[in-house]
Amino acid sequence: MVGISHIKDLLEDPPADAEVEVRGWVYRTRSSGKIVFAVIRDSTGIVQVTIKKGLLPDPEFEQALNASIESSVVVRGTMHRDERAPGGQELRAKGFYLLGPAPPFPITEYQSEELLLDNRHLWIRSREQTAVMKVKASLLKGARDWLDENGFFEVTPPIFTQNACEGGVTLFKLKYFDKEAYLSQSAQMYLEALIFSLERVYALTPSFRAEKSRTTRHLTEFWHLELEEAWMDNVGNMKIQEELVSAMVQRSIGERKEELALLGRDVEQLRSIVPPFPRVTYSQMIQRLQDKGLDISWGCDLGAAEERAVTEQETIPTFVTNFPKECKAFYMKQDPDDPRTAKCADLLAPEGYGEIIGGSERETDLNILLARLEEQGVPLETYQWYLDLRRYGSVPHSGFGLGVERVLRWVCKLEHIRDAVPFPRTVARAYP
Ligand code: NSS
Repeated sequence: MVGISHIKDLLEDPPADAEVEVRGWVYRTRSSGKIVFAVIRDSTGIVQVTIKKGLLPDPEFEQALNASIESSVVVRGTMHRDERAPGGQELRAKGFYLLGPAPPFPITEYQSEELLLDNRHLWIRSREQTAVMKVKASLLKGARDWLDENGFFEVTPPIFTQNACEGGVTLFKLKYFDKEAYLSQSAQMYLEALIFSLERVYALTPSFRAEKSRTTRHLTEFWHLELEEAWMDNVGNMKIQEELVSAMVQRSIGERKEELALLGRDVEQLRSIVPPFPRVTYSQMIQRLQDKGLDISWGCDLGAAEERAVTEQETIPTFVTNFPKECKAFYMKQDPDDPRTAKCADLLAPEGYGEIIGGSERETDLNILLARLEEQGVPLETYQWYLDLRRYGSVPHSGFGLGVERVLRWVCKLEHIRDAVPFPRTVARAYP
C-alpha cells in the first residue's frame, strides 16, 4: 500500500525503501531523451524527481516527457539521498501520471508587474506569493488564539450599512433597493453595540475605502481586524494592541521561519516585537519632525511621508497618542486634560512602514457626539441607533482596527501592499 505524502514530510523524514506517492505541479523540468529531471511542488515544498526510461512503463515515461510547467502530476517512487537536490533528497519514479496537462505557462522569469497582475490567478502559485499567504494565515491564527485566550467573542457585523464610520470621502455608495447604502468602512459602530451584551468583541471582515490615491499602502478592499472592549480606557486599549501584535508576530516567526527567510525578512529582528512599545504624543512627534527639518505644524495630520520619517530608524512599533481632534473621526473621546486632542493612538510599524492600527477611547457624552456629527454635516436619522447606545446604559469603552495587509506588508517586508492579498483591489483594478 502506497501512502500519499506531502513533500515537506518526505524531505524531513524520508522513508527508507518504502514506496511513496506525491501529488503536485511541475515547477521545473528538463530532459535528455532517456531521463527526465522534474521539480515538483505541492503546498508544502519542492522535491526533485528523476524519471528514467526503463524503470517505469513506457507510456508513463512519455507522460513525464510531456509534463510541462504547471501540469498536475502524481508520482510514485522511492526517496534517495542526493546532495545536489533541494532538501538533499530526490524521488526516483516508478510510476508517473500526467493528470492535468498545461499549455505553455504565461508567466516566465522576467515579467512586467502589469502582466503579473493580469495573471494574478496563476501568479499566486509562485513561491513568494505562497510564502506570503502562509505568513498571513499564521498571523491570523496568532490573533485568534490570543483573542480567544483573553476572553474576546468573535462576532459577525454587516457589510451593507447606512453609516459613514470614517467619513464621507472614501465611501463606496450603492443602490440598496429604493434606498442608498454603503459598503462598510469599519465594523466599529456595530461592535460598539455588541459590547453591551458581550463586553469584549472582535470581528475580522473586509472593509472598503474608495481611496483614489495610488499608494503602496492603500487597498480599496482590505481585511480589518477590529476589537471593542467595555470598561476600557485608551491606556488599556494600547496594552491590548501591543500584546495582540506581539502574539501575531511571534506566532508567524514560530511557524513560518523558512517563508520569512525566502521573503528576505531577518526573523531575529522580529523577535524583539514584544511589549511595551514606546508611546509618543502627537505634539512630541510634530517637534521631532520639525527637528528633522520637515515643514509641518501642529494641527496637520501625519501622512505617509511623516510616518516614514519618524519610523525609518525604529525596530519596534511606536504609538502616537493625542492627535488633534479635528484630524480624527467624530466618535473619539475628547481628552479632558487637553481638550484640543482626542484620547486616541495610531500604532506605527517600524522601518518606515507606518500606520498599522488606528484606535481610541470612544466619546460617551451624547451632547458632544451630537455636536461632532453636526459639525460634519451628517444627517442624524441614520445615526439614531448609534446614539441610543449612549442613551441606554452607556459605559466607558475603547477599541481599534488593525489593517491585516498593513501588518503583513511590514512583517514580510513587501514593497507594495497589493502583494499582501491574493486578489488585490486598488483604484486601478478589480480583475481578476
Ligand atoms: O480608518 S482607521 O484608521 N480606523 C478605523 O477604521 C476605526 N473605525 C477602527 C476601529 O476603531 N474599530 O483604519 C484602521 C486601520 C488602519 O490603521 C490601517 O491599518 C487599515 O485599517 N486601513 C487600510 N489598510 C489598507 N488599505 C486601506 N485603504 C486602509 N485604510 C485603513
